[in-house]
Amino acid sequence: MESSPKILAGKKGVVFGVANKRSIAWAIAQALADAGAQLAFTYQGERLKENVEELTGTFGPGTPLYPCDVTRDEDITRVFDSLGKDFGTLDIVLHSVAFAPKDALEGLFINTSREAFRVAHDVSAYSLVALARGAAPLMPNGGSIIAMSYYGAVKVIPHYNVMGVAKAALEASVRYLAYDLGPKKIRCNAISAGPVNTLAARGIAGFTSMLKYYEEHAPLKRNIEGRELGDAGLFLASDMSTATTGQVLYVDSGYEIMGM
Ligand code: 0WE
Repeated sequence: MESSPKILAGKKGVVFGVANKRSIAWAIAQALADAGAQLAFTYQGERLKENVEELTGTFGPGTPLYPCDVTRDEDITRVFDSLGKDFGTLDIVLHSVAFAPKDALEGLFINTSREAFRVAHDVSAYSLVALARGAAPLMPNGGSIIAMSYYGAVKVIPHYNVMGVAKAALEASVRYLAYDLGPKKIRCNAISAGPVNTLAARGIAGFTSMLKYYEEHAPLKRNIEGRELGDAGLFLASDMSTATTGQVLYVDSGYEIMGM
């Protein structure tokens, strides 16, 4: 039996934001790799190096892995220089990076410090702009840039606080990047995921009751699976979505459509 070529065969991508096997970045990376994409990865800090090395090693010993703190311009420059040498060109960038100081995700938004506001926006929103600028010269054939968002960008989710404001900036950045990069056939979209139990969600007060709330109130009456984020990533990364840019695609069991 002849098998049809895989949907991402010949495409090359880089994934920012794998911390461990529960990371959304890892779920999407697996879907992209299964579809035939050749992937490179970055990790944030020595603390995560071994863990990420072990995961990416499953794609073969030749899988590029670079350190990258997205708040450092020189790190980002070095990553795309390395990608130019290792891959030549690039088709896909996955941005799955966010951070706000823990105390800013507790209590009231009104108490957000200037520094927590700055850090949240630097790590979670500005970094997408910096990555897009680094990636574009490596995308002469066009490409797909994908960011991860959350409904707290649009409506108030208690305690999401400054992350909601940063995700609003991220979603607006997706639109402005889509406009700037459109003439180069580079698309930029976001996936707005329902809550997922990752390292980033661990320790967030009330997270378990949040999962339960989705089960009770979302149209599909359940939470989402990593595989479903992978499939949405696959759509946005592939030539299935060549007329879609600047969008936020909800993968949230339908929660976003509800008024009550
Ligand atoms: O975007 C997120 C979480 C991102 C995140 C998580 C942490 C935890 C550890 C950013 N910064 C930090 N800083 C830390 O120190 N989500 C969509 C998951 C999330 O986080 C929430 C949520 C949901 C959902 C926080 C409060 C309320 C709901």
